[in-house]
Amino acid sequence: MRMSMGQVGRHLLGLAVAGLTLATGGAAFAAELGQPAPWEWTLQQSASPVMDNIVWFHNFLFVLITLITLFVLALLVIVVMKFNAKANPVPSRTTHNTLIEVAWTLVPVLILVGISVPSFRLLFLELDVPKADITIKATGKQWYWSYAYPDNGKFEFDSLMAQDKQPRLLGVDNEMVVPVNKVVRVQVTGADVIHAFALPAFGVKIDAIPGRLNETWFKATKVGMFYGQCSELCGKDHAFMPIAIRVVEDKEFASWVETAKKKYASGGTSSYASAAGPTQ
Ligand SMILES: [Cu+2]
Repeated sequence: MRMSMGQVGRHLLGLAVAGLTLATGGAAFAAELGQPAPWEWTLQQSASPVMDNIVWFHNFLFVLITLITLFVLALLVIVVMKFNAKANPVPSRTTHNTLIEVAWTLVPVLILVGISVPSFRLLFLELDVPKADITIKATGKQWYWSYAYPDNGKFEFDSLMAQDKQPRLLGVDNEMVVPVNKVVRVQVTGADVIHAFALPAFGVKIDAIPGRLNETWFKATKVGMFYGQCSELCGKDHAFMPIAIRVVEDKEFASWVETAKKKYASGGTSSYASAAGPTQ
């Protein structure tokens, strides 16, 4: 079956629309709040202003590259159909066209500038830590995390993966607890090798490097459990040092702080640390 140029164009447009519908509509059923879902192929649901921006930027670029790819494909199809030896036995001897040459230089430049503006805006949003309501220090260790609360009584505790907890490989014994709608500054470092503190729903990913204090931030806009993982290959149990953050209302946070102060008064409390002794 042969199609006219117009038909080809309409088919390509239809494909693009179908693709975009899938990409945007798919998010509704595939993504889950705070944790990965089976067969998930979109980003996790956002729960912070930074992640909102990352999702927006992702969708913006996705539409842009789809349009560019379809445009180039359409040009290729036109050339193949219209300018093959059979359809066009006497080729044109044209070698220059100033207007087209200026356009195909200028248009990509404008597209790149259009990408760079929201890209830099996002970069600054991520790196420029706003005035923090609370600071937490997260230390990556082989193979668990320790969280210290210098602003709330200076207690520190270890957070280890709990075999018996759901979600599998993400549940921990002691979660990091933070208040909702508050700017949390996270200072990140490593005690032994390089780890990385990453939590998809908050749009956070930063290296935990021994001897260096890195800084990131998030403002959780939803109450609930949020999970992330160490994201720098750090040894044999790299896959088993999840990050679990429980976001709660202010009141609940205050009462948790009071309990935590007593519970973690002696410093690290993990069964791992007490059973195996210091690991460094
Ligand atoms: Cu690690």
